[in-house]
Amino acid sequence: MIKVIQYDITDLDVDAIVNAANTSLLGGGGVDHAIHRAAGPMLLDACKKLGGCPTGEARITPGFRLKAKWVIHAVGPVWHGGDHGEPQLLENCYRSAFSLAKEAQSRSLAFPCISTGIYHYPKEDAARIALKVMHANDKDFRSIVACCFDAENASIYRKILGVAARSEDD
Ligand code: AR6
Repeated sequence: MIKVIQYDITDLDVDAIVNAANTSLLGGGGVDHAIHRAAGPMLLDACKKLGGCPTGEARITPGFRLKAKWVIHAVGPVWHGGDHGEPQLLENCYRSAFSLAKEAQSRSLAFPCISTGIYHYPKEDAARIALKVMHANDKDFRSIVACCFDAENASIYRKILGVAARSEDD
C-alpha cells in the first residue's frame, strides 16, 4: 500500500527510511543532514566505510538511533535540464533502494522526494517517476510511504495518486 504523508522522515517508525544522499555518502544538507543528526555519529562512521556511491545507485547502513532499522542512501541526479539522463538516473535510484530494502527483508519503507530539494529536479516529474517505481514494488511491501516535507510535494503526490489529503490517516 502506498501512502502519502507530510512529515519529518527521521521520526517514522518503519523498517527502512531512504536518504537523499550525494555520491560521497558523507552527509550534506536537507534530509541528509536531518537523518545524520537524528541517527547519531555512528551513521557517518558506517557511511565512511562504503567508499561513496554513484548517481542512480543506493547503499544501506543500519539506522542507529533512528526508529528505522535501516537507512538506504540513494543518490539522485542533479537537475541539468532533463537531457542528461536525469529521468533514468532518478528511476534507477528508486529501484536500487527497493532492491536493497527487499534484501534486508524490510516490509515498510519510506522515501523523501529525492532530488527535488538542493538538486532542483522538477517536483511533478520526480513524483511521477517515484510513484511509478512505488507501484511496481507495491505487492512486496506492507507499506510504502512517500514522506513529503513540503506541502507542494504532498499535494503533487496526492494529485497523481488520486487521493484526498486525509489519506494519510488511513
Ligand atoms: N524529512 C523528509 N523530507 C525532508 C526532510 C525531512 N526531515 N528534510 C528535507 N526534506 P534535499 P536532494 C525534503 O535537498 O534534492 C544534500 O546536501 C526536501 O523538502 O534533501 O536530493 C545531500 O547530501 C525535499 O523535498 O535532497 C545532497 O548533496 C527532499 O527532502 C543533496 O542535498 C529532498 O531534498 C541532495 O539533494
